[in-house]
Amino acid sequence: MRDALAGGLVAAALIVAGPAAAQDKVVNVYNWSDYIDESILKDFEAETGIKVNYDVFDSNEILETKLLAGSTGYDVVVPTASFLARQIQAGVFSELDKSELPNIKNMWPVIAERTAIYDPDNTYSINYMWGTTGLGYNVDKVKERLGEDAPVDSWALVFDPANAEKLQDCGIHMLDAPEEIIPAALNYIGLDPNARDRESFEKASEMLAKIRPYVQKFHSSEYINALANGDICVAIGWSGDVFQARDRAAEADNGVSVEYSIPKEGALMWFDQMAIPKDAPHPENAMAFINFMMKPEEIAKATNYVYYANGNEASQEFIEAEILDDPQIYPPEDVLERLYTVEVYNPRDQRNLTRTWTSVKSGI
Ligand code: N2P
Repeated sequence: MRDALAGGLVAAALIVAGPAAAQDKVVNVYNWSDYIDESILKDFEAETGIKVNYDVFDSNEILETKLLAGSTGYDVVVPTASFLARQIQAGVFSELDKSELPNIKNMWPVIAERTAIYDPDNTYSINYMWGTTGLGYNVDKVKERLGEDAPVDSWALVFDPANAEKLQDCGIHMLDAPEEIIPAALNYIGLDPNARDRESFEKASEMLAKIRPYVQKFHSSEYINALANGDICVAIGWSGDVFQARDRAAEADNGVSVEYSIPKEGALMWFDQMAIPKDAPHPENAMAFINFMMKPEEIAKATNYVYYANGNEASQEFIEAEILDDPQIYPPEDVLERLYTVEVYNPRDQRNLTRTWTSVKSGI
């Protein structure tokens, strides 16, 4: 009885002190899968004494559904900027007090300027990584089926039904990411990747319907191992993921050679942003985590491991030269010119997009 009473008092004291009580030495992080070197989390725990609970997702839609429902229990989440913009409007994030983030001085103005298009003044978010959506392919298997001149530098590799048909037996995977694949389809057929009208969506959908029979799977993380193991020929995927597949194949020494290409017709450049949900249980620890992730050596470690470029300029001296100098990871001006970004979809356009995507996937 006495203990129960004492317990009750302790609980009451905790409630008064609020959820951010310093004694809760925990931070709940929800990030993309295959997106970190876990030794970074150990470094953070050692430096701050705050334990990291790290959960992963592979789709913005999954994260968004949770954020809009609220009470996620997460302290730090990492949506893509085009989704984040809509989520900011829905009021799900806390403003970041920049005076509590001294490491912000390390950030790269070039990237901060671009992310500010989605999050004015970067009020709610800090860039984690950025990259492109392009083609991952098995060099030998593609050549076997399409010859030495296989168009690996073009979306035609997958979007031309004649090619897709020839690649079918060894497998094509595609991201399950409508806000990325539909713009790629629009761009390929010569329309504005940011078109939102029904007619444009229908045209994209008609093009995708022609290759749909040859797509083995729509999935946003399995392709890494599938490429690495030589189980598939091509994946429309994210830059760093494809490089990780290349790495895994090399480590397994299995003779599989994987490459990534940014198609010549253009490709999407996206930005993944760290943000703190308004109802985060440990907002102070979230700030400590974000500040830590802006340490040049730590974020460089992430880039060296996941092969994505980051938005931290001071980290560049710690990034391996083969990554920093790789035009597919840190694109120079001429490659940047081929990249497009997507503007925020309003809820109505997003519904139309989702409908279009569902019909593409189900093959109706
Ligand atoms: C990491 C994928 C992150 C890129 N596996 C998606 N924005």
